[in-house]
Amino acid sequence: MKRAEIEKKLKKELDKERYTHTLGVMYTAAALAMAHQCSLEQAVYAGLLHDCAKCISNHDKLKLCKKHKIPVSSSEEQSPFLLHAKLGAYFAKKRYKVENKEILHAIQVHTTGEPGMNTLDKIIYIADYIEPNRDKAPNLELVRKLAFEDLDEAMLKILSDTLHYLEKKGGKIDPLTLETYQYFQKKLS
Ligand code: DGI
Ligand code: FE
Ligand code: FE
Ligand code: FE
Repeated sequence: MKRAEIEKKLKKELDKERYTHTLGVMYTAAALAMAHQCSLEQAVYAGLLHDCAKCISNHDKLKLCKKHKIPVSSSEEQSPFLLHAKLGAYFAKKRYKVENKEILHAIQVHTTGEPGMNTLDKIIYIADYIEPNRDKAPNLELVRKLAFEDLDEAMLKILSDTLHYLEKKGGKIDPLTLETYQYFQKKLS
């Protein structure tokens, strides 16, 4: 599908705030792709579609995963909102006709990350966190600067702040989030 067509469809599928966030992630991912020699087109499509399954109830997320035979881990069963990443990759393929595997993978890992993430994966993960409409996370100024200097350092800071945030509010930590944090810790030590 053409970008304009995808935007039109997303505007219907998402609430207003989520759509604004989506455009913010798309443009931020585009800027990061320019700074880090990544495919601009892949960054734009992955940014645009990363949250395409966000505005679905947890009940329906679980139901849709079952229906489409998408594996649900015990952590995802406990925190079904995490499934918007996997389900988003599935919808990007089926409903938005994205065939590019790299784009689909970046959407799939945008919430927890994954050890060994590639440049596009990191760009989407980071753009999601720093896009201009975000204002609640700690250290945003620092992370925004790191994002244009060193993707791995930005990843480590975001993951560390996310783990602290989850510990504080008692959110269940997905094993992948912890493994990703440890991966970047080791990579940068
Ligand atoms: O969908 P968005 O809100 O744009 O962003 P996202 O898909 O990155 O989700 C962000 C939220 O996910 C944020 O509140 C932290 C939370 N999160 C990240 N890793 C984990 C997690 N929540 C739980 N319960 N477990 C995790 O491992
Ligand atoms: Fe998301
Ligand atoms: Fe994120
Ligand atoms: Fe997002």
